Amino acid sequence: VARGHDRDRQVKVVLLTGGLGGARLAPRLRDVLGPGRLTVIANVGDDLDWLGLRVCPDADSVMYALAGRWDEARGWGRRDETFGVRDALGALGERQWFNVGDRDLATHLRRSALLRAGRTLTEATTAVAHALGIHDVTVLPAADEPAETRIVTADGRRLHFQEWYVREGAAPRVRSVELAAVPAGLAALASLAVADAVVLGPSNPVASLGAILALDGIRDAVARVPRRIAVSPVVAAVPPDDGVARHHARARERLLAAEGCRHTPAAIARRYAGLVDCFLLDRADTSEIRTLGRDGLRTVADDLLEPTGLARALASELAQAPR
Ligand code: FO1
Repeated sequence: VARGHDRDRQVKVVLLTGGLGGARLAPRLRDVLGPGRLTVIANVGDDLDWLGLRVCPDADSVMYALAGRWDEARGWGRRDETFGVRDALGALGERQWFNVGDRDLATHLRRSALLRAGRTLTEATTAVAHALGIHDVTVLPAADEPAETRIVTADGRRLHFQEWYVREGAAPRVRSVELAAVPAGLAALASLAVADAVVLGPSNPVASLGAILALDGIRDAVARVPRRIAVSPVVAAVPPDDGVARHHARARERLLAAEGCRHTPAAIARRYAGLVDCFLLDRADTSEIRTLGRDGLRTVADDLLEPTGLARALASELAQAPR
């Protein structure tokens, strides 16, 4: 991607993302783009107060992955984790449904101390990223103010996103989703203002991307970026083969249904049509391309289940001039 004639200038790419999709894609995208080119804007709708500490699961997953410390098999938290504090709390009668590991706990203690000392969430996130050794990618929270997503279940309960997703396994049907509309973070908006391309990552279109796009100022900032690409979070032709993928797929299906949207790449592409100029979907789902073309959205098919290939496909799409 190049603005004007300055084709050799370092391109700047912003990735909007949730936890799992971002943790899988961000390190590979960094590798294909090169150092200093990628900014990740992480969803804050999943954030929560847990035992008095601020926990930011999506930013943390991305940072742990960029630092080579993410537990890929579990899909969250740190590798080589222990759960001694959780178990000791349980022995004291404080049984936890949200499992925070001992090393992960250190991140929440540090971030919470910085917030208590008056730092913004953006500043606290930068401090944690640098402490983890991440200097070649900028990781930003989508907002500095709390913007937690609430889920209203079909039986009328209003739950924090994590209560629905983790405590109840995303099992209850969803009546509606309440996304916060607080102002987007200033650093996040500034990164979009100078970006050559923005990627809407393969994350939940409601709870992750929807929550980011609901923040005041973000949608307009995305619309002004010269290249705008969305990646399908759904590979319809290949059923999820592990527990992590199934949990995410069930959450997506439930949340999309609450918004009257089908759980297919084409239905998700239509949600992003008008905002992005290109939709990347899996080769196995090419039967969807015909219907998408009718909506005037350029589509590209690649192997979305292999993150390195996905990062390369994105980089090659980003190398095309804005249209
Ligand atoms: N996900 C779970 O399914 N169970 C957990 O106990 C759990 C704990 C947890 C602790 C810290 C953290 O950063 C993430 C954690 N997650 C857990 C993942 C998280 O709830 C979701 O994966 C994301 O919010 C969805 O993007």
